[in-house]
Amino acid sequence: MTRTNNDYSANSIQVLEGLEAVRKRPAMYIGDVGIKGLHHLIWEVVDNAIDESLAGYCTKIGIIIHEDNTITVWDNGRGIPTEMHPKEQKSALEVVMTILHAGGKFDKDTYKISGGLHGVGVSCVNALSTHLEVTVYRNGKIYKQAYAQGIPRYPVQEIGTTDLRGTTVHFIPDSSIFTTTVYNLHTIVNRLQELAYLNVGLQMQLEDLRERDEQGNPFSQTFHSEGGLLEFVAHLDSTKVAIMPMPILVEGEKNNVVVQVAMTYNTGYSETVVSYVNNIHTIEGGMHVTGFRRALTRTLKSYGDKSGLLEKAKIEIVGDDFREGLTAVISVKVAEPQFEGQTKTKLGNAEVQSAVESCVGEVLYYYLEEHPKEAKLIINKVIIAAQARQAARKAREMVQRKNVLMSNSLPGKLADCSERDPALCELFLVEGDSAGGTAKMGRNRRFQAILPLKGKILNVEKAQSYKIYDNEQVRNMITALGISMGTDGNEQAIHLDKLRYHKIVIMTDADVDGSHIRTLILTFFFRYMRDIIEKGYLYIASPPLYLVKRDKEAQYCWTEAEKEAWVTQFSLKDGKTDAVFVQRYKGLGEMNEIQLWDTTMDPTRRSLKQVTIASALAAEHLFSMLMGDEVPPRREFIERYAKYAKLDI
Ligand code: 0RA
Repeated sequence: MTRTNNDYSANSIQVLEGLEAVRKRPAMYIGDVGIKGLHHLIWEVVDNAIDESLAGYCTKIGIIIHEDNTITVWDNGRGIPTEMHPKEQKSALEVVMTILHAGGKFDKDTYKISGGLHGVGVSCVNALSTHLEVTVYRNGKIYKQAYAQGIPRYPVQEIGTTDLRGTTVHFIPDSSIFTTTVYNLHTIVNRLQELAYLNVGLQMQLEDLRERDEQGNPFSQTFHSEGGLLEFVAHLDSTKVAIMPMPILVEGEKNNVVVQVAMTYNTGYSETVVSYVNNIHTIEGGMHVTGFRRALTRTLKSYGDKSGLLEKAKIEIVGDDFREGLTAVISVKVAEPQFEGQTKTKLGNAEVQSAVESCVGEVLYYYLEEHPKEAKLIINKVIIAAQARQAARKAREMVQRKNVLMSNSLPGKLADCSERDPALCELFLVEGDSAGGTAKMGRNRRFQAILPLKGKILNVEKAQSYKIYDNEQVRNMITALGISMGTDGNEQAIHLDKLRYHKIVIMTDADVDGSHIRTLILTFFFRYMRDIIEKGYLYIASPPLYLVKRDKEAQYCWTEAEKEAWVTQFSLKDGKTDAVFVQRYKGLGEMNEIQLWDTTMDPTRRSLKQVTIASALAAEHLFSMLMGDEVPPRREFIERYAKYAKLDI
């Protein structure tokens, strides 16, 4: 390699400035420096490997979570180019790994996933790792380079020959940047499952060396789908009863937009529409979802009218009625996606709406013509939805009238706070009267309100929407929150302008029943009050799992590891042999009001988990699996995860 010292230092300064910018403002590049940003490091590398697979060069991707929470991502793509980069005068590998946005500049024409939401290139992963090592298998040779905080420790080295092709990246996330460096297995499993459905044929393998079964074998799972979106929809509906034998598949391309949709109807009452743009989950929807809905409404309505099926029902149909029991996955590939909205996960490109609308409309039209039996089942379902909506309106009006009659209609069980500014108020939804009592005594009554929830909350999975108002626990929650639900034509709409608390905290026992009740409440919010989750108002309290005591010293612990560490520390102390006591908290009821305040309610010391749409979606899926009518998926789930014990939803 020939280059002058001047060139080299000018170059290095540039590189250092780039990496420094990433380290100074990491959130600008990877979204945040919490658990999400930490996982983003993995997805950044994986996205690059998926681009290789989209370009037709990669069939396998592997992820290893090591015992120390460092990560290896490998693939059998072309390998990052190692040739001399003409402009930068060094190995292209070093350029890709150290210069922002350099990764994409090599072949502009192919369509890329990694240019997406935060598509910033592997150089960001490098900048945010204390240590990173990349190995490239290419042109029969093996090349290697290592970095510290993005800075090369030596020039690219040729270290041997090989028949293989591909790239392996091992990195150690920088704990001075990230607030946590512990990876969550379930987050990674869920995303890989999703990526498998979205990228037909691609094989992915995950190993978690931190999780081992009794034989000492690490957790290992492969992800691979030949059915793609059809399988995805079947998976989403695995806990439901389908009303048609096969989902409908739409595949097309229009205005340079690749459109893929799979949809089906089940006998349930809720709507599940999951949408993606360039493999990114668009939580807030956008133009592709609008286009899909318009096509659905327009095509079904026109078929219903033409066939005379709707006329017979003598009932007014609205858009929502076409979506009860609907499950759909929408995946589009767009060259230059515009992301909008609070979380930048709402697609803004107007041309995508008409592309999806016309592709879906056309396929659905022919499907209905060719499958009169299924068509009739769908239209009947729509009619039933419309009838239920009318019944719901009557039921709701009755509840609201009742509330007005009860004048100052806050529920009797609510211990309200004195503060009136919702932004400062917290509502704790507490499992059981006894824990509710403790919480009432322990709280700060100025800004913390307590609502005890008793017994089984309505099983919202099996209930039609109007029936939820019959349930006392649900009514208590709605009135305590101060919200009203439903307007003509849109049962799901809720009005948050009168919401009385901007922090709503679910506080349940750390046992199976507690997590069951938490799943129920989460599902309820997800189905009926999604806006509250989207605004970031819903939280989960985390009471400690253990109290470790020795003599007069005591320490609350939230994890197994923390407990072990304190037991060791206490028993080693000043050679004395006082016994160390470990108390396992099974329920909130085992703490007194002072302990509950100290560990779980005091804003300066507690740790609340904010509920995100993604976590609520996972909860709702888990919920319908555990509670729904279909038994096999539940058994499979329990058998699969029982040996890995904890289920942190
Ligand atoms: C730049 C250009 C090419 C591929 C890649 C980067 C690449 C990056 C990563 C990251 C992980 N695995 C990867 N595999 C490839 C194009 C390759 C070429 O033109 O030969």
